[in-house]
Amino acid sequence: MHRVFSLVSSVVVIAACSSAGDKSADSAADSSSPAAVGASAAGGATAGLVRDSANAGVASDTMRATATVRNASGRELGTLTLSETQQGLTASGRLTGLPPGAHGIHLHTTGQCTPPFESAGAHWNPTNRQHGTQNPQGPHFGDFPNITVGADSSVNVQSTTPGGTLRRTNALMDADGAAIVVHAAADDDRTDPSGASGNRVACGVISGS
Ligand SMILES: [Cu+2]
Repeated sequence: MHRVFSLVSSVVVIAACSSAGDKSADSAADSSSPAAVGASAAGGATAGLVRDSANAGVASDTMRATATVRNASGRELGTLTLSETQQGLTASGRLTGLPPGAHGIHLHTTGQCTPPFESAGAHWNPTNRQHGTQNPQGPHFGDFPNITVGADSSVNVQSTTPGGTLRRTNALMDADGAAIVVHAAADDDRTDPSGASGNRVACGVISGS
């Protein structure tokens, strides 16, 4: 019987690099990414799209938002879609249950609609102008043209305000969100700060994608 002595050579691996070059630890700062803004929908995928919106290659989800509009008693009047277009921000959709006649309608700066809707704050106005498209010092980015509600209490909204974006430069969708507000009276397009358009009769929080 032969004894075979195997010489086991232990290979000592010196893990010299285990702690070297750990500058990549800084990348743990990923968690500081603010991409979570309004990421109410499809989780990570949504966050990815939002991050991509910094580039111009924007997926359509980042170019759109919606607002379910309610009156002061909580009744749902319809849903408006906000789209970012070459011309600015466009609101479109159908509202019902409003008093017939002309009404001011604006983008307001805070995403809270607690009756009587003062919670929505002032008009969205990132460029610090005065109110009104007919005001030499105006307008606010949030100033839409009046809507005219028919005798059947409904109106098809198709309005554009020529400034700002949803989530990029002069973003409407900032940390405290935004809302779209319908007023009791017509907007005179001139009187600061809200065109003498009276009480706020309906409001919708602008949300997500
Ligand atoms: Cu307003």
